[in-house]
Amino acid sequence: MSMATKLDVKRDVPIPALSKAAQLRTLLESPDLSFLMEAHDGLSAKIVEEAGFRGVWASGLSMATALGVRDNNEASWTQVLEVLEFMSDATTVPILMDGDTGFGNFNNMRRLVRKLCQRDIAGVCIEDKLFPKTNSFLGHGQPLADIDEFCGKIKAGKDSQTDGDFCVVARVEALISGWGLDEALRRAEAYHDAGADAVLIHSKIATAAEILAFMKEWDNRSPVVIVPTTYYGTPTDQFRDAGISTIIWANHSLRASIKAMRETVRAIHEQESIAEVEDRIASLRDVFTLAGNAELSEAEDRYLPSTDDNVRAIVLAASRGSALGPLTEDQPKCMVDIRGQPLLRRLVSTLRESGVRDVHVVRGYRKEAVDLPNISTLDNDAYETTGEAASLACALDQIEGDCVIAYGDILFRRYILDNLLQTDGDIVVGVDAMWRERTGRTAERVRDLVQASAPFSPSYLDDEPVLLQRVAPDLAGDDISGEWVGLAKLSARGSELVCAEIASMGEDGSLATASLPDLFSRLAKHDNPPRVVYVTGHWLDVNDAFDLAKAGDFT
Ligand code: SPV
Ligand code: MG
Repeated sequence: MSMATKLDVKRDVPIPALSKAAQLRTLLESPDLSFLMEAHDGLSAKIVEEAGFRGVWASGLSMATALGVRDNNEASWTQVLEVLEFMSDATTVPILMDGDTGFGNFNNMRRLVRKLCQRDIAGVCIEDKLFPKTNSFLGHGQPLADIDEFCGKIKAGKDSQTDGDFCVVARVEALISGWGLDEALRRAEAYHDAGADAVLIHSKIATAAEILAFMKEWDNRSPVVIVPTTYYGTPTDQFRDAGISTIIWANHSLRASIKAMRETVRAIHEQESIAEVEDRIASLRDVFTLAGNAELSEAEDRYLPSTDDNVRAIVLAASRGSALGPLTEDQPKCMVDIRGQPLLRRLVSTLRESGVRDVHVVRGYRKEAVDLPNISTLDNDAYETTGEAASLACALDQIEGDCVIAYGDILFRRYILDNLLQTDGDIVVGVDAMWRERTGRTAERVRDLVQASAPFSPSYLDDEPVLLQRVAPDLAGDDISGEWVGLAKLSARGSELVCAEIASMGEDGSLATASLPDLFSRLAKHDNPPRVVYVTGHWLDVNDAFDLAKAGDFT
């Protein structure tokens, strides 16, 4: 039998990267100066990692302040744990938690450490003060913990960690509390002997004198962590030269965000407008990027059921919608708010739910306002003088393969699109047979009336396809079979037919002013006319304030 050594083993599985706790241990123990940057929630933790920091300081002061409470253990330890869980999930770099005094005695410390390990928090820093603690920069000479009691807490923490690399950092408050260097050294020594992986020596004077004096005496017996909040003027190289292991920049994300938020909010309040601040704040796209929406989109492609991965949609959203008055002064009607979301965003979500993820939106009026994730945009810059067919022609290059054409001002239940996608036919249009049921729907007021080869019948058997004959505003009486819902599905052949018809409209001069009903009426004259799929309600379009109110209730 051959004696395989570790090096001989052929691995199929990649060696896992260092755990977060091992990463923190490396930062603390490496001879190079390391840095931990403060964060107080998932977002700030992401920003810290994005900037290149290799570790996060989960500051008690900052988390408390962000929660709207004081740094006096007013947030319970489980509330802090919740925040940490979001931070940990949002990042791949290690987090050192500011554990204050351990939230009680040795027993509370044991439970804290077990829970931190479960949440993949890399280490905890506890300070030798009394529960409930007060921030070190407040008051004078805060009472310190009994050394032996604090050493017991450190041991309890070390004995409870379920990850071998988890780090317990012991924070010495003797200098802050005015007990002097000797007491600081005595405590640091005791905590080191009790098993602390590093000591944090804290000082609140304006120079690094106390810290540098400590370093000289300490003589590198364990890694030393510092928090130069008050002695910020000291050049970082002095800390490097003194043999400091790790610097914590303890509260600067929080303080930066307070200033930025305050300035922006005040400006908006004073100006009663957001126009002036727009360019000074993060873009929505930035927000979505930080939130990781791109990953979600990819995951949707992997996991959501889809009828056909290659179906794309052309959404026509060039018109203003002037009947909506001031609501469409600065944005087209596709962007009006429906229960907190732009109409178009709701439409795009429904398309995506049906597996149509490649969405191309033709913009026109106030095109810059059409800015949503997960869409591509095309522009009809002549929107004021042209009609829908011309807008569709702007997307000509995208009309290929399986394709959906949709008005940009409609909302519909997903099953309607699913039905169209599942119906055989090169061009399939959705037609509402119950169009009269919608308040305000009379033949005189509806533009997209449909004449079909057969009326809707509830007992209709699916053997004889219903074919489109005309879409027009001037139909009357029995000629009206329903109202087009603004949705059509094209097969690859259907896309070719539509492109050919657009080309022929371009040649005969009718394209510029034609509507989509005009286009579909022309297609209906072909040997192979579009097929009709009847629906009975469950959709709406938004033309005026009344429709908008209805849209608010649409689910
Ligand atoms: C914190 O960031 O909460 C700290 C560091 O404990 S300090 O505020 O300097 O005490
Ligand atoms: Mg703190």
